[in-house]
Formats: sequence, structure tokens, C-alpha cells
Amino acid sequence: MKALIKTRNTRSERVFLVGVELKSRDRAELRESLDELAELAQTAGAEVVGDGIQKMESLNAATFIGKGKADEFGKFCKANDVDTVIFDDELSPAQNRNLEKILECKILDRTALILDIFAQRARTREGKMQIELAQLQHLLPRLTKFWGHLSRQAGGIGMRGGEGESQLEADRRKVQERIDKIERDLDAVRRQRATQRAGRQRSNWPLASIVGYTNAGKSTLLNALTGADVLAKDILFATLDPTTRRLKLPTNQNVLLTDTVGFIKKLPHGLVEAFKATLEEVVQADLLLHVVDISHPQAEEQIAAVNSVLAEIGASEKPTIMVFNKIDKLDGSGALNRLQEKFLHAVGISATTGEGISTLLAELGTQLRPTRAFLELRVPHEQSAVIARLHKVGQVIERRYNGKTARFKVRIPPQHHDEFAPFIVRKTSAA
Ligand SMILES: Nc1nc2c(ncn2[C@@H]2O[C@H](COP(=O)(O)OP(=O)(O)OP(=O)(O)O)[C@@H](O)[C@H]2O)c(=O)[nH]1
Ligand SMILES: [Mg+2]
Repeated sequence: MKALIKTRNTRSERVFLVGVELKSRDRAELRESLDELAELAQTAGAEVVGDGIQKMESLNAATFIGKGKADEFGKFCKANDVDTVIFDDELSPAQNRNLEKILECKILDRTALILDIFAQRARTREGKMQIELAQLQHLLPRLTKFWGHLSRQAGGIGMRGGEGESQLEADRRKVQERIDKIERDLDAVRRQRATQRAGRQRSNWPLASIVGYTNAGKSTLLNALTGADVLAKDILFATLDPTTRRLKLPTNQNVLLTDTVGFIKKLPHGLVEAFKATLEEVVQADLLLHVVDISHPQAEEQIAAVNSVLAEIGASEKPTIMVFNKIDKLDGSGALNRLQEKFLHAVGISATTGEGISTLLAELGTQLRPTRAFLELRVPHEQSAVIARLHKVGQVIERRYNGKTARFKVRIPPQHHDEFAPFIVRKTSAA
């Protein structure tokens, strides 16, 4: 797919950002959000010319911001040679169109911008497929309304069933066909990954997934721990494709460590959906390392944003170590102490100086030990909810069917043992 943000040889695309202050979102929060949007825009290769804020009671259904304000921004954009206006919130297709008319330039929203960055970053076939799927899904409803609007405008009643509509049907079908094809291909990728995972399970090495807000230092941590050479850069979404490396703990335990795509506030739902194959590494993990840039003023909001994505993919109940990174950038220990009090398993580190890494390795060893013990369960086939739950919270190592029951050899985090108590046949502690 074509990038939405163009970087011309002569000059970068000039963009103006717009945010809305609402009762539910005060000025300070909006400021942070707009600063992040500016970073996203720069990451996409644009030059930010300025931004504008409107304080509103409720949003305008037709133009998102007020008509008067839109006119004012329009004048500014004309005077300052702005190519594109980017809104911090997702616009409806109608709002997008109306704003295009008033502001007389290209209109994008945060979702389209994030999708655009992902499109520029995708390297592997899987990454490219996932991002194209998300872009098409974002496009499809817009295409529908856009064409619907055109045919009404062009001919109204007389146009119904005419040229416009068949064009609409043709294009929607084309987009839908492509979506179906990508979904099928991604399915194949998922199956292939499941096979790889099965291989890993035979090796019985536990899997830890590094998650966290974009730019928190996930790749830097993986590199520091395993000597991997994943691109670590001060840009948003440096990493799209997962990388897995083996880490040998000082206790001689082996663990597989996966670095994956970063999360962000208002991550488009379609994107989470599209990245399910990549995020499956997270869903399958025995343990999560949640990396936080503790030097960031919005560290706590970023933790919340990451947690909500984890919930969306069904990984919020995983045992988690909170890794408070970049402590070398902190002025005092106030922020670290405050957050360490809030979370059970928390370690302060600097992935660049190495401070705290040995504590983190020790914590990893402690956290992984219980998951190395196996349970053997016998579950009647009709208990499908129990079996589904087992796959959700545990890691199934072996499965045998005989007669009316299924036997499972699984690793289940200790806090979930009670739930399965009636089905436990044997507890085995592995060497
Ligand atoms: N000062 C300091 N900078 C760090 C530390 N860890 C990472 N960084 C810097 O933070 C930036 C982002 O690091 P990455 O490792 O790329 O972050 P990431 O979480 O993988 O980011 P995405 O892949 O973009 O989601 C880089 O410029 C790193 O050098 C740290 O402990 N201290
Ligand atoms: Mg990264």
C-alpha cells in the first residue's frame, strides 16, 4: 500500500496537528497526547508546523471540531503552506470529508498515521500482510460511505442502482477479496508458528515475552541480555517483527526471550486484531517482562495503555515482572520507589548502563521456577470450558485422548492451581 505521508526530495510534508480538550481529558493530558502525535508525525517523515486545540463540551458530528475553529485553522494552514492536518482522535469518514473541504488539504487521523508508520516499518512478509490487512479494514467502511455519498450527490434518486453503485460494489468486493486472501495467508503463518512453538515446547524451555510501550527500551534490553542485534532506536515502533533469543540464567536455567512490537495509547483496534499472529508470542508466554520507561512523565499512563492491550489479546493474567527501565535518566529515586510500591514484582534497571540487570536475572529465575513444574490433569471431554481455560492460563505440553477423558501434561502458574484442583492427577517437578 502507498504511504499516506509523502517525503518529497525537495521538502518533507508539512503538517498541522489538532486536538480537542474535553471534560474527560484536561489540558495537560491533551498536551502530552499532542506531543506524542508530533513524535509520531516526525517518525512518519513529516515536519510539524504547529498545533491547535479547541475546548469543547461535546464533539461536532459533522466536522469533529467547531465550524468556526475549522475555518480559523484553515486560514492558518493556507498562510503556512500546510499539506496535511492530523487529528489526534479517530475521525468518522464523513468528518474526514467535511474537514477536507473546509481546511482544503489532506486530513489524517491518529489511526491512519500509526498505520502509515507500520506500513513503512514492516519488513517481513508476515509484518507486511498484517499491516495491509489493518489498512484495508480501516479503508473498507470509509470506501462504503465515500461511494455512497458520491452516488447520492451525483444523481440522487435517479442514480440508485446505476454507475456509482456498481462501482461501489466492485471496489468493496475487491477490497473484501484481498482481506479474505490475507486472512487465509496469515492463518497459514499462524499454523507454522504453532509448529515452531511445539518444537520449543518439546525442549521444555519456558518462554518470556518482553512487552511495553513503544520506545520503552524493549529491544535494548533483549540486546543487553542476549547479545542479539535488534534495531534499538529513539523512534516510535522501531520493532515490528518478533525476535526470539535464548537466555541462560546464572542458575543455568534456559529461557526463551521474545522482543515484539511496542504498544501505544489509542492503538487502533484493527491493528491489534491484525497483529494477533505476532502477539501470539505474548499470549503463549509463561511470563511477561513489562518494560516501562520510568523517566517518562507519562510512565503510569503508558503502563495502563499496555495493560489494556494485554487484556484485549487475553494476556492480562500472565505472571509479570515490571521492569522499570532508564533509571540512569532519573533525577532522584522518588518515581522508582513510588512505582515499586505499587507492583509486586518490580525491578529498576538501566538497559544501557547495565545497572540492575543482575537483580532482574535473579527475579527471572525465581519467577520461572514454579512454572517448570508440570501438572497432569484428566478432564472429561464435555468440560470444554475447563479445557479452554487450561489453554488460556497454562502451557499444554502433552495431550492424550482416551475414552471419555483427555489427559493433559501442562505448566500452570501456581496462582491458578486451585481452579483445576478437581482434575489434577499428579504434580511433577521437573529438573
Ligand atoms: N538513557 C537510557 N536510554 C535507554 C535505555 N534503554 C533504552 N534506551 C534508549 O531508548 C530508545 C528506545 O529504545 P528501544 O530499545 O528501541 O525501545 P523499544 O521499546 O524496543 O521501542 P519500539 O521497538 O520502538 O517499540 C533508544 O534510543 C535507546 O537507546 C536506558 O536504560 N537508559
Ligand atoms: Mg524495539
